[in-house]
Amino acid sequence: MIRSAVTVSLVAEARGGPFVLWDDLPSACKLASELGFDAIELFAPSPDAVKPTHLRMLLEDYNLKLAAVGTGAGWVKHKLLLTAADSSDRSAAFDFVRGMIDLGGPFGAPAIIGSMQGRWTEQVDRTTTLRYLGDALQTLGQHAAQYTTDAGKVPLIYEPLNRYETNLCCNLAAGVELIQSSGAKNVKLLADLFHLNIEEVDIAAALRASGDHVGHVHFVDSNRRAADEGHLDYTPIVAALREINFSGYASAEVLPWPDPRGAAERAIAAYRRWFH
Ligand code: LER
Ligand code: MN
Repeated sequence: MIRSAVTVSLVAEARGGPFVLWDDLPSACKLASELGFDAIELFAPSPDAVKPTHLRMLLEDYNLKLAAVGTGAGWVKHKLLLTAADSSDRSAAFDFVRGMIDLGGPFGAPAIIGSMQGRWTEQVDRTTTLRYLGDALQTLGQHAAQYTTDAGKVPLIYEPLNRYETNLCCNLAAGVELIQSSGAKNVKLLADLFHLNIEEVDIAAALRASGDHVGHVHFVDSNRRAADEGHLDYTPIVAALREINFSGYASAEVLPWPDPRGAAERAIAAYRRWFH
């Protein structure tokens, strides 16, 4: 079964980004629950910014699950990259992601590596940067494996990003290649339909080719609004997700357009149209 989630950001530096609900975790949980989402996807400023007991209480009170935790604050707030030139900077980035894995793990929620992957530069070439990233996926995927749910080990999620955000892996095939060549275990891919709409020749074909590697979906349209507010055709995309037996979250990582509540309402309506 494909479940619904909505993004909640507590990261001031991410303002303007594609997150639906902002700043106030209790109000966000209340609205997510009222609208009928299964889960929230949480973007926290740091691993210790959210008290696990408080989070557990909110999730229980509002009958929600934690779909995933984003690590984007590691870059936007703390300027940490898993592929930094300096080894002590890379270890600080590892520690940050480890902390996020430890925040989400007890809730069965994977951590997502997106912008913390960085990019190759004149200072660190492509091969070296990809090796750093592959090593990070291997080490952190193993760290995540200590957490389990009925469905098995909680994976680490790696997100290929479009060319304006990284020059490492910009499509699903490149993500699969990185996982396979690095030997990383317990790492799944995030298919963010906004990034894929820029980079893939055929999104549905890319999903089918990636099969089991796909572990999470950012359910979003071409303009980063809620699904059906842009020009993506979801018929082949949803058919491909069903064909590969995708059973994770379709998580609305979308701009708060026309406003947070309006975006959340549009996102859950689109989820019901496409996945029920
Ligand atoms: C994070 O999930 C993402 O998609 C990045 O584009 C954040 O800017
Ligand atoms: Mn995304």
